[in-house]
Amino acid sequence: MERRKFFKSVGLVTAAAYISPKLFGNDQVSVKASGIEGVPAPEFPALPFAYNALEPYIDARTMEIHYDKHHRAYYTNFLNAIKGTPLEGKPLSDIFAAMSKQTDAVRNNGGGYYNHLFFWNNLSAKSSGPSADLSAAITKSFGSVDKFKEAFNTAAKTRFGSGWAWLYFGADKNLAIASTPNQDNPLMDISQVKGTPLLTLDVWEHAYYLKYQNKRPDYIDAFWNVVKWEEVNRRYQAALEG
Ligand code: MN3
Repeated sequence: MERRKFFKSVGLVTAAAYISPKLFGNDQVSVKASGIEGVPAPEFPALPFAYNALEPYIDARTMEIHYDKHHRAYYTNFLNAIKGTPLEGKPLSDIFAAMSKQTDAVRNNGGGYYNHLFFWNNLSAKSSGPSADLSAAITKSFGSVDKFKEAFNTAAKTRFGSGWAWLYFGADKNLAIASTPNQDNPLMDISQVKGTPLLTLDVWEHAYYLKYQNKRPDYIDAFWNVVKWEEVNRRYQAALEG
């Protein structure tokens, strides 16, 4: 991607234009409809890093196809699915909270658009670690940060077929781990697990097959080298302040 275009689009992702107020999920989970939970961007949002930025953990070729083909198709198909309907101009958080009333096209493409945007935003070449507050919450819920990673890895490894692993903040104010099938996510009312997502990992084969082939566990292990903890910490703090 051209550098100028890259920076211009990154600006778009964080532009205040997408911030819209309010949102309540079906079981009292509240998520602020700002940032990526807000109204879909009018242009396909830029990847917040270069294709090769996460090498060797995620290879450039996979990143390029994943972002430019898979993610772009979800974005385009989602906008087409909501065009001219009452969903046009609505925040994603509102659409997800009433997903049981929508078509499969809205569910699959809306989820695919959002989940990938979320995923890119929780990846970075420079990985740090959980904040003191988040570490304490992780230890309370899972025993230790290492045990949390083990539980997350298990959720990611055992998702049969295609889907996503999540760390999320539940309505009970506790952290939890789960996986969702296909392009579902914990913001959707039709999801078996509901809450505010804090961290995710794409475990569809297209996310790792070129480099890891059938070795999904190796891809999952590599993921921890590129987790953007600053973003997980920020989302945790925002969820606490709810
Ligand atoms: Mn994917």
